Amino acid sequence: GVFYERYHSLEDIYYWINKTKQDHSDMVKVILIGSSSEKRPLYVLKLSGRRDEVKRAMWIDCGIHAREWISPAFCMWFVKYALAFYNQNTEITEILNNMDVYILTVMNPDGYKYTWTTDRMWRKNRSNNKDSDCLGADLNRNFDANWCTKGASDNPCDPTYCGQFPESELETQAVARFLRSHKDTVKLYLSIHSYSQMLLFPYSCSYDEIPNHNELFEVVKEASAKIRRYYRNNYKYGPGAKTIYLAPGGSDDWAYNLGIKYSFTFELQDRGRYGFLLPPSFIPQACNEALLATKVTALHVIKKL
Ligand code: 0X9
Ligand code: ZN
Repeated sequence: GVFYERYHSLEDIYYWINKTKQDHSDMVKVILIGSSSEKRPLYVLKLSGRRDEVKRAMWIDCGIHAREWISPAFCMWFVKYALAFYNQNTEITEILNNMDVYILTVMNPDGYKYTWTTDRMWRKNRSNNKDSDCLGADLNRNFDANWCTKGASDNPCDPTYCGQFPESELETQAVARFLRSHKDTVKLYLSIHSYSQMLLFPYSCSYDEIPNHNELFEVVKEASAKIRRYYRNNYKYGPGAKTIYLAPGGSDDWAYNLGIKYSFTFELQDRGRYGFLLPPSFIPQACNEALLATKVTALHVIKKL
């Protein structure tokens, strides 16, 4: 419906989480995994299908970076699609019957709120920094993966500030703790960003090639080819450091090192015409492209389990 073709305020999103749980209590649970520096709750939606065997899980986070509004819009789009088409569409049915899906719709609620009220181009969270009047750390530089080496900044006033130490930020801690405690079941990690249209996998924190490079390369290559075929749009793909840039401390590299061997960052539309200010009329196609890539990666993991 038209609801999913708009961007939503943080208040709307909290309301939507609660409503989704109430309307689909058979398939949806809400888990509080922590809170932000400004004390906003971090809720994860857990979607599950048929619950007979012991199931694996996948994780999707959106809204690490505040200004990337298409990202939370995708998490909402995915949830709507999964609930509407479970037992209708064979692929989403297969996915939900084999994996629980954990969805963190807005990992950085304080930053997201700030982009709605004050500064549309804000990227970081809104935590206080020691010995500086500048606020915020880049949550995608704050994970423990070659933390704060080349590609991150140690200056609290910079948009890629790595934070005081690895996992110094409450939002990072909440996600890292949750994934550490679910690392035996979570087989696929997806982090949704914008913009630049890329399907990335580790490493971004170094130029080292991961052991299953070829396998992940083939997966994103297939996803990119499908997006081109179905939506006539081009997505680059490859390891982060070589494909976009060296950027340490990211969630995907950290999750990979934790043992989640299928770990990806998707950079959604566009390629710079509108950038972070992607008009709402682009939401359906941008989200359908990412949904297609999500299905390709999830079905690959299921095939491999
Ligand atoms: O720089 C980033 O964090 C991501 N690009 S963005 O424009 N959305 O900020 C890319 C993340 C790739 N993965 C890692 N750097 N680990
Ligand atoms: Zn981002």
